[in-house]
Amino acid sequence: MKLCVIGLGYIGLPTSAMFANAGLEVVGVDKKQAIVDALNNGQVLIEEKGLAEFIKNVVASGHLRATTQIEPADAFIIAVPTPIKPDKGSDMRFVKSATEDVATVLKKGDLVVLESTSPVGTVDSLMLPILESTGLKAGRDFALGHSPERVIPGNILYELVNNHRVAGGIDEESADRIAALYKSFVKGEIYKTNARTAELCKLSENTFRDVNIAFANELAKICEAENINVWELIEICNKHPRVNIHQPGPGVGGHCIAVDPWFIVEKEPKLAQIIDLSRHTNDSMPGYTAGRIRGILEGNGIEGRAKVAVLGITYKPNVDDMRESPVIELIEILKGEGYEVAAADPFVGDREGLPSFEDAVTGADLVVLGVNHAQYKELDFEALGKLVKHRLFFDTRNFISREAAEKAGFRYYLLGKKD
Ligand code: SAJ
Repeated sequence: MKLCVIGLGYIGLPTSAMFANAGLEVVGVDKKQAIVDALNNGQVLIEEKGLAEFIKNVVASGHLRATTQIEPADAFIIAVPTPIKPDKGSDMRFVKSATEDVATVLKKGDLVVLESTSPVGTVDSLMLPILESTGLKAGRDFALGHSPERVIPGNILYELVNNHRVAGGIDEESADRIAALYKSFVKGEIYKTNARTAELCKLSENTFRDVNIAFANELAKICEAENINVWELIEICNKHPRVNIHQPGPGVGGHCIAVDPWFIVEKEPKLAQIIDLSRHTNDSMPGYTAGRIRGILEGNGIEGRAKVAVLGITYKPNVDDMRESPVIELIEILKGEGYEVAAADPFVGDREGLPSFEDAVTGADLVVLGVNHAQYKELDFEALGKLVKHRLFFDTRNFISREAAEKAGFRYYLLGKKD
């Protein structure tokens, strides 16, 4: 069986390799020549645990190659980006053009699967008419549906195989064929349903997390007002067998959780009220965190153009992905308020031309932990104390040992607990 995977990004690339590893003939299609060339040389341009080695072996096996031009195949998987526009509307350009590409080679008996996270109705209202413009009829001549990826960056290879999966078809046969395709490497259960349910299923999973984090962030604000430590509060609440409150922080980033809820709001603006409010709550956190920073500096008598050192700028710990990172927004807000900001990050520092850790913290009036990268767990506060101007530390993730900081003479501040 020949499979064409369109889009060789964080999802399309490892997915292609999984199918190739399972013995299918896989052709990866990407418009970017550099990605295609790298893959054909057995290399990857993205950082993901275990991916480079896996790709090298799979390409060497001869089952996976890449090209910039779509080719006829038995099955097509579309794994292209579905970003949001500045007005929070979905930008479906890439799904549209990938579907148009598939239409140029579509033939009787083929299967077309959308993997990209998409608004409800994308399969039946956007893709189906384009594919049927070939004269072929969906259901009768070709199978069509949605099987969204649900893997977490940082653990993609494990989750691709072991997570449960949803196979949503425009009809039962389409769902059966999608399930059979993924069964070639998926060890989790594959749940068959219709395409619209599969679309909302993916959006609901990420929205559940966004709403839960918004609740945690709201609790953080309430706890600061009520002189309670939100982290202790959540830890104790979560001992209840039916409670699972997520963690507060300086905001929600990434290309999924900070984006997908808007796809529901866009389609059902009057109905999606909690979802909309949660997005706004999470988006308020960089500004709220900046307010805490201002308060800490002023509370310590530091006025004017203070230097703030920020540790970690990626959207979450231990990845090199900066998309929608709330820490970057926090930095922009601080700069806009006239502060001198120096940021360091062990994952993207070199690539982004950031100063070293030492340069960033030297002369700082306040050090802020932005991202809980593993490297920061055992910070040497004695050494840090010698470099900074004022021994002030603000932990936005409840990650650093207050005891270690205070032992070295630092004043330790925590988001979600007002000192
Ligand atoms: N965050 C919090 N508090 C928490 C958890 C996360 O503030 O308790 C923040 C993180 O710091 C980060 C953001 O949320 O900025 C998102 O991180 P994440 O680890 O929750 O999720 P993603 O975006 O890396 O991956 C999510 C996953 N979805 C779910 O867990 C429901 C993943 O399974 C999806 O495949 C992925 O989105 C996607 O591609 O849609």
